[in-house]
Amino acid sequence: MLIVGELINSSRKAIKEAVDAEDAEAIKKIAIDQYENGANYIDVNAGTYVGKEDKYMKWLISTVQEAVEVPCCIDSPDPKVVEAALELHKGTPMINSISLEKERWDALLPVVAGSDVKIIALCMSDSGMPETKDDRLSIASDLVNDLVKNNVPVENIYVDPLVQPISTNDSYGIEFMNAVEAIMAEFPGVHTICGLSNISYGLPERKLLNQTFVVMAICKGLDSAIINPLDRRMVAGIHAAETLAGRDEYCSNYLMAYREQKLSL
Ligand code: THG
Repeated sequence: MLIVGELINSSRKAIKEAVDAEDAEAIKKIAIDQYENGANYIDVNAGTYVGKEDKYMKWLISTVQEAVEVPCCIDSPDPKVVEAALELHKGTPMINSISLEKERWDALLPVVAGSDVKIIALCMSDSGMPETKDDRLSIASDLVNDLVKNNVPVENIYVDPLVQPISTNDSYGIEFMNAVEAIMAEFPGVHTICGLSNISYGLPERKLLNQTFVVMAICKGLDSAIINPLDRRMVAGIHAAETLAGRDEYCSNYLMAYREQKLSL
C-alpha cells in the first residue's frame, strides 16, 4: 500500500498557523512524524492562500524537502501552482492532480507527457462530479487512455475515483468501491488512490467510517491512499486488510509491520 501523508494542508489550523508564522521547524516536525510512520509521499496543499498559493506551496515544499527524503505530492487544482512547485522540487514527485476538466487537462498534459512523475488522475470532468460506478469508469477510461497515448506509463497513473459523502447519497460508498474494482480490472498496472475524509462528511464518529471504508476499498483493489499516517488504527487496519485480501505473500509485510510495532494501538 502506498501511503500519502495528508497533514500538511493549509486548511488545517496547525498548518495555517505555522505558515503564517513562517515556522519551518513546525512544518518539518509534521513531515518527519508522517515519514517515520510510513508515509511514502508527503502531500503539500496551500489551497487556502488564494492569490498567493504558489508562494506558500514553494515555501512548504522546500521546507519539507529539508526534513525528509521522501518526495512530495503536489496538491493543487491550479496548473500554474503545480508547475512552480515542480521547478523547485528535488527528485520525482507525485502530482495531485490532473482531471478531465479541459483547462486543467490542457495545462498539465504537456508537463506530465513523457516525464517520470507519478500523476493522480481525478475522476472529474466539466460536466461535474461522477455519481455512479459507470460515471467514474467512463472518466477514468478517458484519463488513462489519453495519458498513456501521451507517453505516461500506466504504472505512474493513480486514478482517484472521487469519494463523496455517504450522508448525501447512500450509494456513494458502493459506487466508489465498485469503480475501484472496475478500474483495476480494466487497466492492468494502473493504481487507484483516494482521500477518505469526504466519505464521512456530516456524520458522527468520522474516524470509524474512514477506517472501515479504507478496509472495504482495499478488498476491491485500492492500492494507495491519502491518509493521516499518525492514525494508528487506520494504519493497522490497512496492513491487516492488504494481508487478508491476498496481497501479502507469506504474510511477510504483516509480520514486518508487527516487528516495527505498527499493529498495536
Ligand atoms: N483526493 C485527492 N487529493 C485530496 C483529497 C482527495 N487532497 C485533499 C484531501 N482530499 C485529502 N487531504 C486531507 C487533509 C487533511 C484532512 C483531510 C483530508 C483533515 N485532517 C484531520 C484534521 O485536520 O482534523 C486530521 C486527520 C485525522 O486526525 O484523522 O481534515 O480526496 N486526490
